[in-house]
Amino acid sequence: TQDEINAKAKAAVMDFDDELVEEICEEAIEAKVDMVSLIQDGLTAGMNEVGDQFEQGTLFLPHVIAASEAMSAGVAILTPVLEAQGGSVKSKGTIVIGTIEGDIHSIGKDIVATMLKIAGFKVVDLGRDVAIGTYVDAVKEHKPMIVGSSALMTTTMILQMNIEEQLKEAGIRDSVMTMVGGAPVTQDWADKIGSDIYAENATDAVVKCNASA
Ligand code: HCB
Repeated sequence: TQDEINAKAKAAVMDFDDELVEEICEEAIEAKVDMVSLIQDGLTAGMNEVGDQFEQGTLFLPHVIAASEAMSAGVAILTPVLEAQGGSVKSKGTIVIGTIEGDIHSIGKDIVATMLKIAGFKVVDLGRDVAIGTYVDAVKEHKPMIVGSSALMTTTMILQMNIEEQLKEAGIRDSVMTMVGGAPVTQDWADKIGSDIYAENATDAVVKCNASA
């Protein structure tokens, strides 16, 4: 069942077992379980648990790296299948997304980008460690409906404010909606810096981007 597969995936990420994660994801595809739930309630739950233990000092950075590799191995198997399921819906508009300057955390941003693609948006993924000016240039070039940034650290989250400021300085703030996300980011933070959308996770991002489309 879904719960069993999710639990196995969570445990395999916590065991840093790439091969087992891959096997479980293959099995999940065969069993036709919900892959979004597998990503969020299985793989991500395992990743978060490892993150918590890292914070408590019971696990170390190499463990976090190993867990993130295991998680990415699973996401790599699920992504093409998910994208194929998305089918040929008419594009709802363009969304530019990237992980902010100074921040190399990409797993969550990648999941959000994939889910938005599946939901029918054209996604321009700027990658990670994206300079603020690059977001602004991408808004000029692609004229997206939404520009989203991901920040996983309290130190880089601050820079989401600079996106707001530089879009204003370029005179294009009103031409686009901004979206912010990442573990330390909250609705309060979005309100404080004047960002239009806060998304807690990939599902929330899809719901809120759909509502704005
Ligand atoms: Co990293 N790291 N890390 N890390 N890391 C965090 C983020 C800490 C919170 C861990 C801790 O100390 N408790 C911490 C940040 C502390 C702070 O706030 N200041 C931290 C640190 C300190 C660091 C380094 C500095 C460690 C070091 O070198 N000493 C270093 C960063 C270097 C740098 O960026 N310049 C570092 C490195 C790493 C890796 C490379 C080992 C690895 C990243 C691998 C990769 O991404 N390719 C990593 C990881 C995996 C984590 C944790 C454990 C998990 C992050 C993750 O992938 N979660 C994280 C602990 C945590 O977050 N609790 C830890 C799973 C994904 C699916 O969740 O929240 O990223 P998500 O994304 C969600 C959600 O937020 C939302 O949707 C996603 C999907 O549902 N969302 C958006 C995300 N972005 C969005 C954008 C939108 O527009 C909308 C929604």
